[in-house]
Amino acid sequence: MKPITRRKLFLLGTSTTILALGTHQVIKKLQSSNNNFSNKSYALNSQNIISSQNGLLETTLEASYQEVPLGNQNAYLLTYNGQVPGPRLEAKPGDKVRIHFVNNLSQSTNLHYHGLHLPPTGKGDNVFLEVKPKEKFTYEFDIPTKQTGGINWYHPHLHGLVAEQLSGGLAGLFIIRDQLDEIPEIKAAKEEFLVLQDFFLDENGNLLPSNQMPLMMGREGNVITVNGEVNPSFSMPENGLLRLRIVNASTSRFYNLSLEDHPFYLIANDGTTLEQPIELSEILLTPGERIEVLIKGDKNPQSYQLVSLPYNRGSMGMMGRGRMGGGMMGRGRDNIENNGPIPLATINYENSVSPLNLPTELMPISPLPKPQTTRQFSLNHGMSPGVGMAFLINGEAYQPNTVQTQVKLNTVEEWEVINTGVMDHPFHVHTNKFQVISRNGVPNAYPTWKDTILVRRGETVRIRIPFEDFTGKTVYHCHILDHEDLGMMGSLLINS
Ligand SMILES: [Cu+2]
Repeated sequence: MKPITRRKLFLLGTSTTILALGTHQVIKKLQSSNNNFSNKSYALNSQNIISSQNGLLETTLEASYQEVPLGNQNAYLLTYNGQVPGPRLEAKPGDKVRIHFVNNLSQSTNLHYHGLHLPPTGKGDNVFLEVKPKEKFTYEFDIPTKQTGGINWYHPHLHGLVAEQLSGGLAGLFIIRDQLDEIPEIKAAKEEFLVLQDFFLDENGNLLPSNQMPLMMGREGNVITVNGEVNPSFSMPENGLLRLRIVNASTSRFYNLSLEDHPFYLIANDGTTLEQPIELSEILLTPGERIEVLIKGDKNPQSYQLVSLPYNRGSMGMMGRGRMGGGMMGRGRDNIENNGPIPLATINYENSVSPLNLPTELMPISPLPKPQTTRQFSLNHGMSPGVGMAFLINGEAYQPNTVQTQVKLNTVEEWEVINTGVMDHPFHVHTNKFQVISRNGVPNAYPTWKDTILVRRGETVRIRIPFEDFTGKTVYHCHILDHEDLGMMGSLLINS
């Protein structure tokens, strides 16, 4: 990892200026379409956490359009309970969950519980549900006893509106606590959560409409926030350990994470713990993915910058630059330059503690048995009848009333996910996690469970997936959510 000078970072920090587009009519239109704007104020718990009590997590979650503080300005965003990110939910394996969801948006929406092993039907993790404006729906499910501790998150998942609603701010953490939190070194570490989001805003804090963005590439915002703040500070206990628990809740932006002068010790991937910590100088976190890292406070006690390093996720050539879907698109192009480090957060050394070592053993991972079936999923884009330019899996764009893949409960399958396109695609499967077997034929360096895996252009990734506990229709899709909305999703029917 190359050292990053403070001066360079400062310059980069000031280059993230907001493009003034002067498109008043478009903004007015957006405001009038969000006519449910409310000035309701919410009683904010200072820590913004809702935890289960006596085995029950019960809460109201209201989606609404609100004015909220965002970084150094106010912005008009889509919120859960008036907050961006939404409240952090916390439960334990075996807990009951009852979420009284209220839709006060001007569009239909719903909730997906990314990373939780839940029924994909009924009042569970049902992405086929539509909660219309002004309607309420009570989600009710049990966290399985086999759900392991880790970072999960909730966000809207109504096909066609996912990217728009997520990029408006709708996302929140759903943390499961268990034995992972009891490993002595991890228990002693200082815990911080980082929700990474980006927003495409005008100079007054209004969301810019999607017809200004290169949707084929996947929209990226001009304001990057961590927990709703721009470059917030976190304290690091000198000699101690800092446990950063990070989710990429952006619609399309990849974060190539690096901390000045410090390696990361990766302890968990998505919602699942690794067997041992793995030392890494950079970690690429694609949309939907989560990581947990430990950082050793063993350097000079000063401030260090957490940054996102440049990463090229491919391009659509001319198409990504505004030839598709309207001439305005090119003007709203990503104006956070991707050719240098982007500051995300500052880590400040603080009070010294007695020295803490890294844990050596975390959680065992049993390899899955040999698969009964092997399938291929090829990711690309192209023309689709009746849709136009679309993102495709095995040559097909998502169609709501057909089932693309059928599997049998209590079987294990191996899926070969092949990217034959020109852009990277993070592939996410709902309901059941998978183990990563190989990338381009090279076995994965360490055993790991995941629910979202990056398949770079030209790559083939093999994953092994057990279908357990729940039958019914669920989905798999690209987690660049504009690609998902533009067809890169398939439905998966799990039969008994
Ligand atoms: Cu994609």
